[in-house]
This record gives sequence, structure tokens and C-alpha cells, in this order.
Amino acid sequence: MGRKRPIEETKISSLAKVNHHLNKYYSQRYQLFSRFDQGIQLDEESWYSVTPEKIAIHHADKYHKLLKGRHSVILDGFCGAGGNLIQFARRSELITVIGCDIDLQKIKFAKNNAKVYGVENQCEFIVGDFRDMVKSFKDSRVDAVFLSPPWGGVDYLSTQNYSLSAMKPNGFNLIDLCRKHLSPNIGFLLPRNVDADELISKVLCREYPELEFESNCVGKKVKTITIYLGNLVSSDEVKEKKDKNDS
Ligand code: MGP
Ligand code: SAH
Repeated sequence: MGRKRPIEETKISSLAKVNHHLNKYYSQRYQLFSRFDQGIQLDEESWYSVTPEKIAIHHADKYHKLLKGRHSVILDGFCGAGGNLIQFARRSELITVIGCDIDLQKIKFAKNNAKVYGVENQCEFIVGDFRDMVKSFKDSRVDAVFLSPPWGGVDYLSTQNYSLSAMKPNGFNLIDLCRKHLSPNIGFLLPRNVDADELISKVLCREYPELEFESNCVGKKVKTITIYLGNLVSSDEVKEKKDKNDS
């Protein structure tokens, strides 16, 4: 008699079978969450949107360097099922992560998944539209923001040069909102087909003197791009400076 599969795995496996386009994500499940078998819960959008664990750990290292081991607050504006939120919290007990998502179901998954990794006590959750929520944080206790909004579904690669203005919410507006109401220290997770020229020129004319542009790989494959703004830019690794852009 074969091994009995855990209930959650069976449920998700059948979801992946019904939705054939989810099969490839299911086969990468341990890259998404190494503790997948301990009760991770995801819905369809989360399957194709969650940040692979290795990349989320890298993001957390980057923020931890900025926060220098102090008590700090990171706001994960589009936390989904918690791929990034969990790793930010795991990086240090001194970090509190506020996870915001417009979808109550995602917040329920994020809470459950944070529990699987034992970091639920470091996480706070807000259900709502990030654009509205931002304004209630005027007297900010936020040290840094992470943005990973929807890219328009699994077909985001069908365009050659992906523009942040095509995102809903508009990615350039999100940067402006964060800078105005929260913190200039922003990490923004972007698709690998992002229009880098447009991105760099439009961000640098937003009073940011520099930005860091990074490809994120799992194995040899580039999965995502991340840009860093404000103090998240590593001083020794400045990729694009305003003076270079101007010359
Ligand atoms: P992918 O291109 O769908 O997968 O997404 P992959 O494995 O590169 O596909 P292949 O067919 O080219 O091999 C790559 C990664 O981008 C996903 O694992 C997610 O982390 C991230 N991602 C994808 N989408 C559609 C979104 C999104 O809408 N929002 C966010 N924040 N991340 C996404
Ligand atoms: N980084 C996450 C995945 C984020 S996917 C992870 O690793 O798990 C993008 C999320 O943005 C989705 O969960 C979606 O519900 C949420 N979202 C979409 N529009 C939003 C808005 N206006 N405000 C807040 N969240 C939003």
C-alpha cells in the first residue's frame, strides 16, 4: 500500500490537476516553500505569484543590512500568501512585518503560512487596498517598504517591454505614494521583461539620485527583477546613478 498523502498536498495537487497551467508551479513547490508539506496554503493566484523562497531570503538579507539589527518595521504592501513576509520576519526577531493585501483570503493564508514557519508573532495584518492604507500611516513607524503587486496574470511575458504604468495599481504611482507617506526605502519586485530603460529614467527623475537593479535567479534561470531605492541601495553596488544617466 502506498504512502498516504497529507490532506493539504492532496487538495493542492488536485487543484493543480484541474488547472493544468498550475502544474509547473506545483512541481516547484519546495522552491516556493521548503516547508510546503507542513501545511502551506495557497490559492490559484498565489501559486503563480509567490516569491520563490531563495529569492525572498535574499530580499530579507538585503533589508536586514539596512536595518542593522535594530527594532524595525517592514511594510509588505502586497503580501499575498506570505512568501516575502515570512522571510523578512525569519531574518531577525527584532523585525516586525506588516502585511497588507486587498484579499481577505490571502491574509488568512499568510497568517497560516507564517505559523508554519513559527513567525506569526512578528506579523501584523491589514486587509485593504494598499493605496488607501498608505495614507493612514502618515506618522510613520515604517522603516522600509516592499512592493510585489500583481503583474496582470500569467501572461505578463506576452509583452516585450513591460511598463510599470501597465500594472494595476500603476507601479510608478506606488513609488510616489510610498515616498510621500511611508519611507523612501523601497524594494520593488518586477517581471524579468520589465522595460529597464523606461524604469531607470522614470525613477531617476523622481528625485532618487540612484537605484539598484538586480536579477534574481533560481539555479541559472532569471525569475524576477528587483529594484532598490533609498538606503536599500548598496553603496558599493550602485547600478545606475543620475550623473551617469545624464551624461
Ligand atoms: P513565471 O514566469 O510565471 O514562472 O513567474 P517561471 O517558472 O519563470 O516560468 P517559465 O515558464 O518561464 O519557466 C516567475 C516568478 O515571478 C514567479 O515564481 C513569481 O515569484 C513571480 N510572479 C509571477 N507573476 C505572474 C507575478 C505577479 O503577478 N506578481 C508578483 N508579485 N510576482 C509574480
Ligand atoms: N509577494 C507575495 C505575492 C504577492 S502577489 C508572496 O511572495 O507571497 C500580489 C498580491 O497583491 C495578491 O495577493 C493580491 O491579492 C494583492 N493585491 C492586488 N491589488 C492590491 C491592492 N490594491 N492593495 C493591496 N493588495 C493588492
